[in-house]
Amino acid sequence: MANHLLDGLMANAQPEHVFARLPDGRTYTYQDVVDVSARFANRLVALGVQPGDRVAVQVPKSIEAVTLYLGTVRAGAVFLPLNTAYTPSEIEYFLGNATPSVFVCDPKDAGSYTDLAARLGVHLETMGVWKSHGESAGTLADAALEASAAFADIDRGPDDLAAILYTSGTTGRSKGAMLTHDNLLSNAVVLKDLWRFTADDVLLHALPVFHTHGLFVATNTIMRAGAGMVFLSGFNNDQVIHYLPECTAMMGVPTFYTRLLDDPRFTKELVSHMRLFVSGSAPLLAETHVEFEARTGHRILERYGMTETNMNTSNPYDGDRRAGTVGFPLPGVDLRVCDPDTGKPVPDGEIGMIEVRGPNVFAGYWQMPEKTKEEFRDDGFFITGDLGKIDADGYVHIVGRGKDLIISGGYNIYPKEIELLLDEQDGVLESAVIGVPHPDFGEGVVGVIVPLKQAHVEEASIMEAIKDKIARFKQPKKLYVVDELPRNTMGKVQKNILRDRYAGTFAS
Ligand code: MCA
Ligand code: AMP
Repeated sequence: MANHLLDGLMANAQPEHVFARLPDGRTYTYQDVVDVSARFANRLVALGVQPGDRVAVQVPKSIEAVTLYLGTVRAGAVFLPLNTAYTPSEIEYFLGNATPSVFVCDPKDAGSYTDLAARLGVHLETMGVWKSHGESAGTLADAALEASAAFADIDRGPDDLAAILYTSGTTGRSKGAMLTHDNLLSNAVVLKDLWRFTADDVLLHALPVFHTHGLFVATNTIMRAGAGMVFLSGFNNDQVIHYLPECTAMMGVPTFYTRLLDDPRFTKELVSHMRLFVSGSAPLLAETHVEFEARTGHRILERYGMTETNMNTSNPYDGDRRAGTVGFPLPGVDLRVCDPDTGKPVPDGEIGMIEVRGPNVFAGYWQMPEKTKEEFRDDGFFITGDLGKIDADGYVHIVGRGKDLIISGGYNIYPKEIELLLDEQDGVLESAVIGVPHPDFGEGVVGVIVPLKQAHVEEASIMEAIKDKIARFKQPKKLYVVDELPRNTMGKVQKNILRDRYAGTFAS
C-alpha cells in the first residue's frame, strides 16, 4: 500500500516547479512542499499522533497551513481545519466532539485555549504566518524546522479518513463530515481534467484554507496538475487586481466577482490573458454572470458542491456556460431530483430534492450514525437539502434550499444556532433569524426578536451580549424588535413573511 491521497495529489509534481508564490516575495516549490510536509509529519508523530488521530487546526492562512494538511495526511492522521473567525466557545464544541490529539492555534490565541486544551487532554501547539527573516512562527513551526525532511509516509488506502470538516447543523450543533482519501483525490482528478489544469497554470488563490473551496477544490486540483498559485492571505481588490496579470485562473465565491465588478480597474485588458474564472459556494446571480461577460468577455464557470460531497456538478469547459445553472453532474457522479417526501425521482423539469452518489460523497458524520442514516437513501444517494431541477438540456438548476440555511459571502449560517443564542438573552421571549438580500454578501443575517412581556430589549445590548459567543460573520447585521412573529395555523414561524418584510434592510 501507499498513501492514497498524497501519492495521487503529487503524481504530476515536478520538484523544482513553483507551487506557490507569496506576496512577501517567497516562492515555495514542490520540493518545499515535500520537505516541509515531512517535517510536520515527523513532528506530529513525535507528539504521539497515531494513524486515525485528528489534528485540529485554527491558524491564519499561510502556505504552511496547507503543508500542515499534507503532513497530517502523510502521518496517517485526519486533518480538521477550523474557521479562524470561530470564538473559543465554538471551538470548545469542536474539540470536545472530535477529540483530536493535537490542536494547533494562532500564537496570539494560545492564552484563550491553554485551560481548555488541558481540560480536554488535547496537546496545544501554535502556528502563525511564517516570516522570511527567521522570526518564530509558533511552537509547531519552530519544532518542524528542527525536524527531519525525510519521512516514510504511513500507508493509507482509499477508504481511510483524510479530513473531517464541520458543517453547521439544522439543530444548531455542527456535524463533522468524514472525508476519505478517495473522496478528496477522486474529485481533484476529475476537476483537473474537466477544467483543463496543467503545470502551466497559475491560480489566484484568495480563499480561506479551512473550507472545501479553498483547501480542496483549489489546492488539491492545483497539486494534481503540478501547477502553481499566487497565494494571497485573503481577498482584497487591490491585491487581486495587482496579481491577476500573473495568473491564468481564479476561483472564488460570488462576492469576489461582484466586488471586482464594482472596481473600475477591473477591465477587459486586465484579464484578457486569463483562461478561467470559477464561481461556487453560493448562487451566482445571473445578472453578475451577464455583467462579467459584458465587462471582460469571460463567461464565469459556475459549479456546485458541498462540504459533504466536494464538487457535484460543473458547467462545461468548452460548451455553453449557462447563467443561473450549475451545469452537469461531474464524471462519476450520479445526480437525481426526487420528491422530498417519497424519495421517488420527479420528471425532468420539475423541482425536487437534489440527491447525489459517487466517489466524492463523504463517509458519514463523525460519531452520528443515526444522523448519517437519515441523510442517505438505501441505494447510497445522499440527500443534499438543496432544491433543484434538471432542464431539457440536462443542466442542473438550484432553485432553493430545503434546509433553513443562510449563505453569506460563501459562509454557511444555520439560523437555529443564532436563534438559540438570541433566545438565551435577557428579556428575549423568542426570535427568528433570516437571510435577506445583501449587496456584498449575497445574503445578510437579520434577527427578529420578541421580548418578554414588560421587558425592554435593545439591539445594542443584545449585540454586545452575543459578541464573544459566535463568529462575527454569523452575528445579525440588523436586529428588529417586534411584538410577535407571524405564524401559520400549525404555529410554525412564517419566515417567508419575515424575509419579505425585511427584504430592503440592506438595500444599497
Ligand atoms: C466577513 N464578514 C462577513 C463575511 N466575511 N459577514 C458576513 N458574511 C461573510 N462572509 C464581516 C466581518 O465579520 C466584519 O464584520 C466585516 O464583514 C469585514 O470583515 P473582513 O474580514 O474585512 O471581510 P472580508 O475580508 O472582506 O471577507 C469577505 C469575504 C470572505 C472575502 C467574502 O467572507 C470570504 O473569503 N468568503 C469566502 C468563504 C468561503 O471560502 N466559502 C467556501 C465554503 P465587522 O466589520 O462588523 O466586524 S466551502 C462551500 O461552501 C462548498 C463546499 C462549495 O461549494 O464551495
Ligand atoms: P457547505 O455546507 O459550506 O459545503 O455549503 C454547501 C451549500 O452551498 C450547498 O448545499 C448549496 O446550498 C450551496 N452552494 C454551493 N455551490 C452553489 C452554487 N453554485 N449555487 C448555489 N448554491 C451553492
